[in-house]
Amino acid sequence: MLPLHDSSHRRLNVLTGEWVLISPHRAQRPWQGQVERAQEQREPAYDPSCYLCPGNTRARGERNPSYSSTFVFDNDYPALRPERPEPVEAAMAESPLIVAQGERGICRVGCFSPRHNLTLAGMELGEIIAVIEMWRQQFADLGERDFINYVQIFENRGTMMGASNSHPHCQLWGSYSIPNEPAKEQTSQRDYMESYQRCLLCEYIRLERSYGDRVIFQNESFLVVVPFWAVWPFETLILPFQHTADLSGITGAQSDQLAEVLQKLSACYDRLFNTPFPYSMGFHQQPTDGEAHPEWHLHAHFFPPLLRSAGIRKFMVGFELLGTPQRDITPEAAAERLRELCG
Ligand code: H2U
Ligand code: ZN
Repeated sequence: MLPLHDSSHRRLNVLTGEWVLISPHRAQRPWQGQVERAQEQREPAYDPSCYLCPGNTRARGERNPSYSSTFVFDNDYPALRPERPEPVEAAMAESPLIVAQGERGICRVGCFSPRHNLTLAGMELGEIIAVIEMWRQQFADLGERDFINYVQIFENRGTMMGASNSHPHCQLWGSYSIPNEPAKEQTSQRDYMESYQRCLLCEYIRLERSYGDRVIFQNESFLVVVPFWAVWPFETLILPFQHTADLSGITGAQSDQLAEVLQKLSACYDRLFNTPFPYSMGFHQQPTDGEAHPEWHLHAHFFPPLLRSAGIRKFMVGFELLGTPQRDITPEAAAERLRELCG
C-alpha cells in the first residue's frame, strides 16, 4: 500500500492523462450548502403518462409497441442526425482560431424493461442479460455504418444526473467523430502499448488485484474497483479480465457474469445512503472506424455524484472547473465503504 492517505497529493489518471487533487482532511469540513430533496416516491409498474412505457404515445406522437423485454427507438429529439452535414469548414477559412466541423450520427433510446419502476438493482439476472444483448446488438448495428466511427452507450439515472424519465433506459449515440473522453483513453492506451508492448488496463487489473485496497468485488470474469485516480466520491470502474476491445468479444458466460456485477454494484450503491443512487454510467469500447485496435480494453465507468448522504452531493465547480478536479475522501476509503456494503 502506498503512503497516500493523510496529506494532499495529486494522482494521475493514466487513462485520460489528467490529474486529480486529493485532500483527505477536507472531508471533515462543515456543510451549510445545498441539500437535495429526498428522491422520488415509489413509482408504479406502469405509468400512463410515461413516454417510455409499453403502449404509450411518445412526445412526438409515435406509439410504443406493447414490448415485453427491451425496446429500442430512434430518439425523437436527436443530438445527431444521419444525413450528411452542411459543410461548415469553408465559413471559417478566415482564421485558424475559429474551428468547427460538421458532425453526423444516430441517437437512440433503449428501454431496459417494460416495467416503469425497475432498476438494474431490482431486475432479474435474465432481464439484465437481455439488456446486455441489446447493447451488443446496438453496438454492432450502429458501428457497422460507414459514417459511425464510435458508439457511446450510457445511462443517466436519477433527476440529479439529468435523467428526464425514471423508466429504466439508456441512450445509444453513434457518431462520426470519437468523443473527447474515449479519444483521450485511446491515446493513452496506444502510447502505453507502444512503450511497453502490453495492454494498459490488463496491467492495471493485475496491479489492483495485488494491492486489493481499491477492489470492491470480483467474479470469474470481472473486477470492480474504485480507480486510483477516481474523481467522483464513489466512482467505480468495471473491468473484464479477458482482453477484449468491445462487448462483441464477451462470451455468453461472461455476459452472465457482467449481469451479476451490474446488479450487485447498483444494489450496493442503493444501500450506501439508503436511496436510489443517482449516477451516469457507460461503456468505453473500441472505435468502429474499421481500424485494428489491439490497445483497447473494454470497460464501464460509473460516475455517481453523491458525497456524504442522499442529500449532499459533490459539486464540480470552482477549483474543479477552473483548475483540477479535487476529492475529499480517498479512493481507498470509498472502496472500503463500498466493499463493506457489497458483502
Ligand atoms: P435521459 O436518458 O437523459 O433521461 O434522456 C432520455 C431521452 O429520451 C432524451 O434524449 C428522449 C429524449 O430526447 N425522448 C424521446 O426520444 N421521446 C420521448 O417521447 C421522450 C424522451
Ligand atoms: Zn414508464
